[in-house]
Amino acid sequence: MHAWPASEVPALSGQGRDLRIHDTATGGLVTTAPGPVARIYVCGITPYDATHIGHAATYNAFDLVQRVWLDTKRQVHYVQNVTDVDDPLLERAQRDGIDWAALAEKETTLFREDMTALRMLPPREFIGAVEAIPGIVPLVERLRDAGAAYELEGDVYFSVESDPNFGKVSNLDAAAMRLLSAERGGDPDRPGKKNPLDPMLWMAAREGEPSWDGASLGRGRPGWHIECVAIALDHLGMGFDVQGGGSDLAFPHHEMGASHAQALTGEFPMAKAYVHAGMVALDGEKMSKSKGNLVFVSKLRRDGVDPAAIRLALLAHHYRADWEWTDQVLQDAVDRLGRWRAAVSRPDGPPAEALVEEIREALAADLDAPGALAAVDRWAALQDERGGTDEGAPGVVSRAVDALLGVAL
Ligand code: 5CA
Ligand code: ZN
Repeated sequence: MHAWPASEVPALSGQGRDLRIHDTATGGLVTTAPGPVARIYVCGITPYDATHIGHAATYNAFDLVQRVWLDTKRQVHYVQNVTDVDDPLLERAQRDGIDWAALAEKETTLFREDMTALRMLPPREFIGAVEAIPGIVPLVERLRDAGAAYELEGDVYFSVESDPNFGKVSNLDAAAMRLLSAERGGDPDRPGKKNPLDPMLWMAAREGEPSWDGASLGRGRPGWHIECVAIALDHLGMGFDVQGGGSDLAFPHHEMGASHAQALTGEFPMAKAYVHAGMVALDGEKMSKSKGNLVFVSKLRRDGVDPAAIRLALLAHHYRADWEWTDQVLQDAVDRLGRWRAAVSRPDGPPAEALVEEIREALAADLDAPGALAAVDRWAALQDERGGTDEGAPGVVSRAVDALLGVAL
């Protein structure tokens, strides 16, 4: 698939900071130490509905990761998938009486537009599950031939017991895993499985559902976790720097992905850091397509909300926090954008070098975007109250806010 157009990232003078970020697997902060090319895989959308603020918040977090790396003069190799065939997508298409592929295409197009409007950096490879199938099939065959997978009534399951490191990404106990497996696409109650948690690698063709040639696996479609593993290993290889997603992906998705990769390569972990963003709620409940309590980015844009204000609303919350979207959150962001734009519209102002360092330091410390915003707020307030004589300072601030926070003033 094609991604979306990149907005330019201004180069800043001075030295960027190495990113310290929370890793779910080890439960603490790790300093990312990428080579000259940092490698990141961020789990993409399941395109059966429009991009909501929760998605946007999660993608915002991983956009910041990249901006911190870019500021250290590294390149970034960013890969994102699109789960363009899966149960919820097929169910929604069925419910609405439309073709599943057309639904996926329409929502993916809208996602690209939303990401462009929000100035999210595009992935170098943006890969659909369907286009990844030729690469997935041989991996499932290898897992089966290695004894890490087994067949059940034509479907192929991964055996979690084949992985000595199973559980080391999410660090949950068995009861919690079982509960989450049932909630998040697993089938722990299906009779005949070796372990209730075993996830499907390949689902044999079902009546009325799309299916693809699976060579020795027979016709069918891929399981969810192997999709991301196949795409990540194909484009990034083992031991990439960050795998990212919302906190609801830690288990089972990222746990199972690490297990599949371990069984395929003998190595753990697939990603050096497993990074998870908090959940955005609306009216007291997690925003989710299945519940329908959603605020869409595209709807806000249609209503005339400046995408830069949406972005500032996301940045006002620490990426690891669970938070609630309200009208006030948006209003605060609109007001802040107004203050910042007024502050940078003058030719001179208070010195800006220290501010750039503060933004850098805040983001490098586990992406403290609220801390970065507070620093810009202080500079804007000073500009408003007393002004300053540093020529070009407002330009320095605009460029830093653009490069590090993705907000065009
Ligand atoms: N296609 C899979 C990943 S391979 C998937 O989870 N798709 S999704 O459309 O359901 O979610 C896309 C991303 O948005 C995931 O990282 C998910 O964790 C995140 N996400 C979903 N809902 C929220 C929410 N309410 N708040 C924050 N992030 C969310
Ligand atoms: Zn994924």
